[in-house]
Amino acid sequence: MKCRKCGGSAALELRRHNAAFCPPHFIEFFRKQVADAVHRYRMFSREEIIMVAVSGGKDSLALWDVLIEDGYRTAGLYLDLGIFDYSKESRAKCEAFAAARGQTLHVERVADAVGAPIPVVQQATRRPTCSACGLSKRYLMNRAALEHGYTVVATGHNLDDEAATLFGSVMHWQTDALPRQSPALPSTHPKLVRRVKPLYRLSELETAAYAFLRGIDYIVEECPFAQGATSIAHKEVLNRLEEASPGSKHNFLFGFLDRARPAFERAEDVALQECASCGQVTTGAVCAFCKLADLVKRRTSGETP
Ligand code: Q46
Ligand code: ZN
Ligand code: ZN
Repeated sequence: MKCRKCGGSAALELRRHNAAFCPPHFIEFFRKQVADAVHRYRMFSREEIIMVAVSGGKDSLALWDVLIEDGYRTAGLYLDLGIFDYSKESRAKCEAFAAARGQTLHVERVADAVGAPIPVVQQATRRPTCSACGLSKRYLMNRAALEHGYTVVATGHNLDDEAATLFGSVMHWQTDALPRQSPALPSTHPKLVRRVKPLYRLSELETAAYAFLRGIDYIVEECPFAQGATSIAHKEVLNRLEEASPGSKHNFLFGFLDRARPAFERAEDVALQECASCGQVTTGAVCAFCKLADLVKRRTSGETP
């Protein structure tokens, strides 16, 4: 295998692009894909400071690395979910990454906001762990960005993540989730920051290769609650399709974004208001996060079920 750019010995073959690259040209390819994503969706400008939500895993740290190397102004946000050793180790990876590059890292503890770490929230509410966790993460990302004055939050979601989410939404015909599936969600209220996914054009394998070639020290273990999550089953199905026909995931996601997504956009905007309890944006009187925190408080203090 030869590098498409220089003819040197290739380290990585990208079947869906029908290409192979040597390490330096793969890094160039990877950064160009991010630059294309940022440009195509006008994700952020060079004047803004981008808050990068980092988990300690390969995707979010690779994203942070690309943005720093490209000269963007950034700060990290680590959400400490309180998930046993996984959270301790992933926090240490993020702190080391930020310190080595002289970057600010904000840390928010879910337990401080919800009243208990994620495993206790799960036991107290008997909700699927990832649903309470996902809700808390989205809420805290937005709140932290607002509190620190950032206008945009970037997350490390890659092509595999996005294709699996789309697959799940289509499987269950969650038509209200479909218009929200986008590499860039604009701010629709002064208290909602923009959310962007600059890695949506890159596969999980590619982010792993980038992190490896750049010598990024990331946490390899997955969150213990990820096992058995339906998103993993969806990823497996898509991986089998990809194996049989390279480019399937890419075509599925990009075809949706280019051709199908506009059909699901709602004509009228949902009315947004401020939560009576915390002041964050919600569609009801009290936001889902405050309801969750209230339930956790009642259940963990032994009050009414
Ligand atoms: S951290 Fe949270 Fe994920 Fe763990 S509990 Fe589920 S949602 S799997 S990305
Ligand atoms: Zn090359
Ligand atoms: Zn609230």
